Amino acid sequence: MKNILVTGAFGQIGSELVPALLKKKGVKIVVAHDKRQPPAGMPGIIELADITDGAAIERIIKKYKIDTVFHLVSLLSATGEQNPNLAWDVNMNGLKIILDLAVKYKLRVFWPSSIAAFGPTTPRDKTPQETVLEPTTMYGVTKVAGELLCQYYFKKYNLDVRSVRYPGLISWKTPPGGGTTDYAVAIFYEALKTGSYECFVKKDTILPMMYMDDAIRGTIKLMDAPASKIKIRTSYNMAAISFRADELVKEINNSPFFKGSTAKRGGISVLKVTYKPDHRQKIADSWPRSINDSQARRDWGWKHDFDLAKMTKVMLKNLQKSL
Ligand code: AKB
Repeated sequence: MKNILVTGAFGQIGSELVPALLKKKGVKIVVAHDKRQPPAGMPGIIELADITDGAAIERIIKKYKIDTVFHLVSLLSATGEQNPNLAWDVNMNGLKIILDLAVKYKLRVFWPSSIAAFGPTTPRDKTPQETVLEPTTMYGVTKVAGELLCQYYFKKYNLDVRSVRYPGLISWKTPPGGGTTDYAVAIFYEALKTGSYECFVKKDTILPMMYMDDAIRGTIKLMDAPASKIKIRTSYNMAAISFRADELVKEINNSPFFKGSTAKRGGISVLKVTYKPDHRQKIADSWPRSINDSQARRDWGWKHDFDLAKMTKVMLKNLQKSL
């Protein structure tokens, strides 16, 4: 893992994964993007490329002698429902292009799947690694198809492609965009900015979540693991915390990092949340409440570090500074 290509690098995961990868000795990163302006201070060599343009991606792979790809470009669940054709094109054709180039140039690949691969017929509590995969969103359909495609390329071409099913990711550096789990991030911004938030899922909604530092550490650990340890070539269940929406509100309100900074927010001392479920509730209801990730823990030593309290503290502390 020396010359790395990261697609979708300006997104929520990429903007934290790129600096983390650059801490590894001798690593050179090329970041591929289309029309978006890079965030201020984005490290790495920046190249212009549309992920559905195979020739442009191939030119970058050759130019920088890429050996590993973190293929992160994706439309998420809520945006995918607004434009299912685009979601299929970007998520599936983009992945197929990367996998074909990976075979041709003998690259290693990381590709993220998601809890969106599950659906209403999946057991919702402690969802097993191997289970029913009947998602109801186009995003979820592309995740299931993508998982099978990755496994196919591993079996047919011996391609070293690895994947995890991310839960909702919570971070403060770059906001997420277009996901169903985004309320668990937006609530922190609104707590600090206005002291009130209209939540688009019901208060008793429980979804699997993870603090971004855990997700980044886990992703790099998976890619660093010897190939002999990787037993799953579709995608590994990977879990950290599960909480109700109103439990998060309680945690924020009880946090000394929220209460202690009242003066800075013009006297706002309590976060008030109203619940107005919209179309995203149906998506949330089709996903698991908690995930059994024992196989990832056993095979390559996955372990989360952030619980609800620790994650809330770090989110409030850092957002306070950055806002
Ligand atoms: C979404 O909500 O669409 C994503 C995901 C769980 O993959 N955060």
